[in-house]
Amino acid sequence: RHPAHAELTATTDAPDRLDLAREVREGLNKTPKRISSRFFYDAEGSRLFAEIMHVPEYYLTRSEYEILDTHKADLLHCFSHDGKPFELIELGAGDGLKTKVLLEYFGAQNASFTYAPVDISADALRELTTDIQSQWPQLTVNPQHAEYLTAIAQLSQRRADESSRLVVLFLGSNIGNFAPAEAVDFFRTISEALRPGDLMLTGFDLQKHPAVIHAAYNDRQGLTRAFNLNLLRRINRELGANFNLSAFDHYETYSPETGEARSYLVSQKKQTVTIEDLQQTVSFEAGEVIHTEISRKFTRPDIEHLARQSGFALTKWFTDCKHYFADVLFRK
Ligand code: AVI
Repeated sequence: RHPAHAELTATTDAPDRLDLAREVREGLNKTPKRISSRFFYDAEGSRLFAEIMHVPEYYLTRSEYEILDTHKADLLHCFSHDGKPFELIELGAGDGLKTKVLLEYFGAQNASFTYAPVDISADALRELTTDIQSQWPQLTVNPQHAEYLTAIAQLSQRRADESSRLVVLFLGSNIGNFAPAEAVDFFRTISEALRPGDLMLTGFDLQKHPAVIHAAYNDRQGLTRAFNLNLLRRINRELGANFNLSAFDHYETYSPETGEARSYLVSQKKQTVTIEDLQQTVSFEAGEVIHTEISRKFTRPDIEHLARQSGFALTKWFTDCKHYFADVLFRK
């Protein structure tokens, strides 16, 4: 049963659902219609994304895995420069697949560090923490169930060890899902919370042959399509809407001029959808789109510019053998 509209403000409501209600109410009134990809990640969306990371066309995860595996010794050298202990803070850890390569190696080298995964999904965080603690019982794990920026502010305020260095990990090209101005604000806020010498390692998907990028968001198994359409399923469930999923299609564009891959949901016919909890009906023309995601691809000058604008110095550039992806170390 879907609660009535008035109940949306009840304190028992998960903030996620309130956010979604606001996003849908405003976004479907815009031209073109839009709903942010932040809302992709319900349980089913997170599961689908975990599968996408393994499809042959989605090169991002494999490229970054290769980088971290190849350069783990160099990374440890940078993180624990002059033998200082460090606190690894991972924003949006997911299933930790890539990070585990680092934890494994750092542990084997007896590095002195702690690990603080940050996620807004309590379930994902609990699972990851249990998993990591069972694999590395000696490692201190401080999970933070919070928005990224809240966690950064808290961690920088109450540093366990005054002499330790903070190392923020932001992998997977999650930064590509931010609008360009938001990305600068995000990095600037982090850089302001850090102290000189602290580090941030970010994964950036790089510009390359447009066909390679286009294929990554149009996999043959149709997982990306299911991932995009799942947003409508979520709105049906959480806001009492009646989107007919078979009347919408997945469509992706990549523009080598802007470096933006964009995902859309396309209405396959003229139709009206009712969103009960918002007491709203929404009309679609045949072929009309809802813009759902930007996945930005970067050039090295883009990344250098981002570092400069946000108060960081770019100190190291790690890439895979195909130069598809880069993990870039910024220093405060
Ligand atoms: C999470 N993020 C970096 C993914 C991306 O590539 O933009 C999400 C995704 N969207 C479609 N496929 C994967």
